Amino acid sequence: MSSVEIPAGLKELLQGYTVEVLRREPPDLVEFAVQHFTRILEGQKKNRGAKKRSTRPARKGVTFDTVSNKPSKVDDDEEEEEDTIKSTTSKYNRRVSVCAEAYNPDDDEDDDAELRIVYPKTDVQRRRLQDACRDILLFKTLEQEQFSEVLDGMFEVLVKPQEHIIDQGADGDNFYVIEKGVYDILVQKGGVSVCVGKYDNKGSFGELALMYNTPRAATIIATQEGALWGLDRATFHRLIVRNNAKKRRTYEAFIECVPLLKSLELSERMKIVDVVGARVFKDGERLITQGEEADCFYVVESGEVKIMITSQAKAGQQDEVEVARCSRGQYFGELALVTNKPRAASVYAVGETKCLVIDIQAFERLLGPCMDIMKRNISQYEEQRVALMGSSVD
Ligand code: 1OR
Ligand code: 1OR
Repeated sequence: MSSVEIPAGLKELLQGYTVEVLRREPPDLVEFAVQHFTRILEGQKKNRGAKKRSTRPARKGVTFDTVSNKPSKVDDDEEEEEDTIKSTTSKYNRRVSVCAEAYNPDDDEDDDAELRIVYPKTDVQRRRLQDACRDILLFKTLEQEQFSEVLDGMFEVLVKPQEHIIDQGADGDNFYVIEKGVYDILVQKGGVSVCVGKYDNKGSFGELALMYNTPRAATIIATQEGALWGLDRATFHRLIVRNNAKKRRTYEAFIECVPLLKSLELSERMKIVDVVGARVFKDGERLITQGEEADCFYVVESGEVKIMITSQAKAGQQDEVEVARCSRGQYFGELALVTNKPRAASVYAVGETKCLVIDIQAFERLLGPCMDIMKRNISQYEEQRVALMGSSVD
């Protein structure tokens, strides 16, 4: 126990600032200090608001702790008092450095000693976070340990109606996963802000500016009270962008031979790889349910799927007819996204099947150039429908 009287929290605050300076290498330390402490103040205000509305523990301060390279297990009893910034050193401890943002994602991970931010969470919070992250495509290709680090690095953000989470043109600070709430997506077109879509209680946004070091491509506004989980830029880089380098190597050859994507430039195909998730389905598992709302698009990587249609007259009786199959390199799930209608068929895995999955926003953003091919195929569905089933199918 030290007898020197240091105001509570001072050390942690200064250490937190130092960590951020080392990570981000700002050109102006004073200006950066203003931004940094303003962020903390705003976070505290938000969390105070959050405390009023819930019993969840809010973030208070930061502490420094040196731990091994293993993701630290957070002790729920202590965690509620303080956020922890854990300085994590590499297995081999070769050099003491912090992970700057401009790293090469191809670098050997073990060569870098890295700072790791851990926001302690209660069991309940972690469960809510895990639920929110379960279907996030960007996390689908992470190893378990990386995923766990992502969860550690996420912090809760409570938002109010009309709050701008992101403004188009701004610098990127965080990536966000939605726990709840509806968020409008607005894009400037000819000087006018146009609503081009929305997130409805699921999904994620804010990855583009962090992945490509570009200004924010859209404005995101909460339309109601909501809850988000944020992941700061540096942690996003360390875990997601680095994983993307691996993903590109893994999927480059496959994506090259997907006929639908042939008309895209290589860089456009790689942007698709950056945001796809890989999902494995068991034999007989249903990937798509006829009549449901659509939020993603699929390309078969291995295995096979069968497309089944239930006639409207017999709906509810599980009377499905197989109308097509898709195997490696073929796509499905585009129809509902293109026509803005419910899913036209159900889709089941035949044997273990692996698919690449793209969310609706990325589909609209990246697959525009392939739209003609998709529309041509869609017009064939109608012809097939008449040939296969007459007029009894909706
Ligand atoms: P960001 O870091 O650029 C804004 O910050 C976020 O909005 C962006 O990452 C995406 O996560 C998300 N075009 C660009 N960004 C979009 C879009 C989008 N939709 C969501 N975001 N389009 C709308 C597609 C429905 C294309 C508009 C022309
Ligand atoms: P979706 O988003 O509607 C189901 O979700 C997917 O099944 C659909 O997109 C297509 O990608 C795929 N009719 C409707 N959907 C079909 C069909 C199809 N084939 C594949 N899908 N027909 C079969 C044509 C050979 C017409 C059947 C009567």
